[in-house]
Amino acid sequence: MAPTMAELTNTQPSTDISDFVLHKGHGVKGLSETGIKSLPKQYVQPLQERLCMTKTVPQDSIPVIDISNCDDPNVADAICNAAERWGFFQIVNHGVPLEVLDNVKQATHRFFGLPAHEKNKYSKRNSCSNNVRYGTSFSPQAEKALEWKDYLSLFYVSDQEASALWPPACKDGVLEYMRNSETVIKQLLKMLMKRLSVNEIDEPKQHLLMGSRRININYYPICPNPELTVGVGRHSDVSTLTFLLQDDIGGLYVRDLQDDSWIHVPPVKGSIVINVGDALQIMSNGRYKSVEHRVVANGTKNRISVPIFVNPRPHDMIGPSPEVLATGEKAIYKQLLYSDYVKYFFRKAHDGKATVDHAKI
Ligand SMILES: O=C(O)CCC(=O)C(=O)O
Repeated sequence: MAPTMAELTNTQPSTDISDFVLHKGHGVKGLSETGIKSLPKQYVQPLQERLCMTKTVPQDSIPVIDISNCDDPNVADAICNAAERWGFFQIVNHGVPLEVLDNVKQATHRFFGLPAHEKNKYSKRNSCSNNVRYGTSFSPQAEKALEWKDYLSLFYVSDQEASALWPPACKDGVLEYMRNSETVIKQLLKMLMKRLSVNEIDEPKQHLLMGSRRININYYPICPNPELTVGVGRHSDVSTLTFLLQDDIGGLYVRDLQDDSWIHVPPVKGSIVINVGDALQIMSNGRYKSVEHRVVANGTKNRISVPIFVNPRPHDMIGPSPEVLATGEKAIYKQLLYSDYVKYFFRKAHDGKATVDHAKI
C-alpha cells in the first residue's frame, strides 16, 4: 500500500523517496497521490531552470495550420515557413479522427491508473524488453534535480512485437493512434523535403526520415510548489519530426528564436503539435529549426501528452542532405551514426540544445 503524506515527507531521507518513486514504481503520480504538501528537495530545480513568467509572451503563439488541402502550395509554404521560423506549429483538419485521439488519451489514463506493481513490470529493472520502458523524470541517474513526470516509452518494431510486449491497458489505443498518424507524417515530410530540393521520397530517404518510431505516453501529476520544479526541462528532440497530442490542460512552452522568450502552446481541440527535431535540423543543414521546449508543472491539474518521435533507424548515418549541399552550401554538421547521437542525448540530463551543438563541425 502507498504510504500516507505523514509517512512520506520532506524530512524523509532522499533514499526513501527514490525507493518509492523509482524502484517501487509509484512514480511522481504515486507521490502526488500521497497528498504531499511541499515539493521533496530532489525535485527542486536550480533557479535558472525554472520558467520565469516574465520571460513568457502571453499574447503570442506558434502558427495553427489547416492542412485539409495538402496539395495547396499555400499550405506547404505555411508548413515550411513555420519549420524555419518557429520549428513548431499545430495542425488542424489533419485527417486523424477525433475518436482516435480520444482513445489514445483514455489508453494513457488507463495505463497510469494501474497499481504501481503493474506499471513496475515495465520498469528498466523488470521489463522483458528494452523497447518497453516505464519510468519517471528523464534520466534520473544523470540528473541533479528530477523532473515531475512519469512516462511509458514504446519503441515500435512490429505489430506482432507490440501485441506481445506492450501493456494490454494501452496497446490498442496507442497502435491505432500510431497507424492513423502515418499518412499525415508522410505528407508533412514530403512538403518539408520539397523545399530542400528533395522532390521524391524514395525508399532510402523514407527510411532515413521515418525509419523508426518511438511513442511515449506522459503523465504530469498535480505538483505541490510547481514553480520550484519542471515537468520537462529545456531540450530539443532527437527526432526528425515529433507528432504530439496534448490534452486540454496546457503547460508546453517553446523558445522564440527571435528574442529568447518562451511562448505557450495553447491546447486547440483536435489539433496535433508538430515540431522539427535535431535529425531534420541536421539534414536541412540548419534551415529547419529544432527548437528548445519545456513543460511546466501544474499545481491543480493532472496533464497527459502523447508524442510520437519519428526518427531515422538506429544504424542510419545522418548529416546534411546532398540535395541541400548541391548548391555549394557549406556543411555545418558532421555525419553521425544516429544511435550514437541518441545515446549521447540520453546520457545527460536535459540541457537545451547541447546535443545538436555537439554535432557541429
Ligand atoms: O508533454 C509535452 O507537451 C511535451 C513532451 C516533451 O517535450 C517530450 O516528451 O520530449
